Amino acid sequence: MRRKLVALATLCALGLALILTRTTLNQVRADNALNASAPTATANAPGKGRDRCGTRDLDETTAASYQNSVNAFTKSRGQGRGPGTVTIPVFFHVVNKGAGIENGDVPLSMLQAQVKVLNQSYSGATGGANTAFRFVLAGVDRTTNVDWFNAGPDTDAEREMKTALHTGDAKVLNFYTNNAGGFLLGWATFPFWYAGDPLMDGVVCLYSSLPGGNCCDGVPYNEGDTGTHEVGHWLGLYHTFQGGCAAIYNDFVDDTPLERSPAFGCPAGRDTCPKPGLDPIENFMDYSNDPCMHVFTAGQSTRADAYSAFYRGL
Ligand SMILES: [Ca+2]
Ligand SMILES: [Ca+2]
Ligand SMILES: [Ca+2]
Ligand SMILES: [Zn+2]
Repeated sequence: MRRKLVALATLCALGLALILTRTTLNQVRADNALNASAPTATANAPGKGRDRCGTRDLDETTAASYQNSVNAFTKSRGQGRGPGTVTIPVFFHVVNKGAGIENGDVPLSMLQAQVKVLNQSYSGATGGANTAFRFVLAGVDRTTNVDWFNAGPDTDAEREMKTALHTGDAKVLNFYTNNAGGFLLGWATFPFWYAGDPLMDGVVCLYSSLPGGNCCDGVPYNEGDTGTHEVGHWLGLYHTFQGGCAAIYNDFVDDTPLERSPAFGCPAGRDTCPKPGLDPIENFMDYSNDPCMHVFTAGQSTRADAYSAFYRGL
């Protein structure tokens, strides 16, 4: 069984690497390779060989065209929305391989704790911007299905799982918990993908990344910030290292300094791009560990507000 899982994870990884020429995953693996020679490699690398995020990357031209559309929308719209003015219903789909937390059947208390973490993160209670967004637990369903439990991004199993379980419209956050392909902490879909493939909309997080979970071999990815990070994508945010040190194409947010590659662990003082500003390692959209990441910036708050209003009608 274990060998089968490893083979499956390898196949998924290979498939992704072949399909995508400029993937986030490749950047992560490159960074891991660099870390491997550093003395702190074990402390900084994701636990159990997991990559933090499998959200599909997009090319420069496509990202720029979305940005142009949102810029036009923002111009005609005027002022963005104030703190706490948008409440998002969260519908959890707990996908497990059997009974008990060790099989992914996480208890309601962990789902409630995850919603609490989202509210703290998005309200600035952990130190960042007080965004427009608040979250409320709207429903939970539970499914036992080994294939869906192990589903990774862009797989047939993901499509089957989401087609069967997805609920609501573009304004409802479908939050799946499963084994995240066996090699990830999570992945998400962007707001601008909703219209073309509504049933695939939502975030998927490793069940043990929820607050109090037993993820990941002692590396602290179990404070619920995988959820915070993936919901950031769902609202329209890119990784802080998107585009590397490129001045034009990056995360399209002015107050997050450029960053060449993802940060792991909590490398204080890291500065990988020559432009002013230290790497935003404390940002929820980087890859640092959960205790390290604790802020969204005002620019990210504005961007998430605009993208979610334009593409989700939130
Ligand atoms: Ca930036
Ligand atoms: Ca810099
Ligand atoms: Ca944190
Ligand atoms: Zn991500």
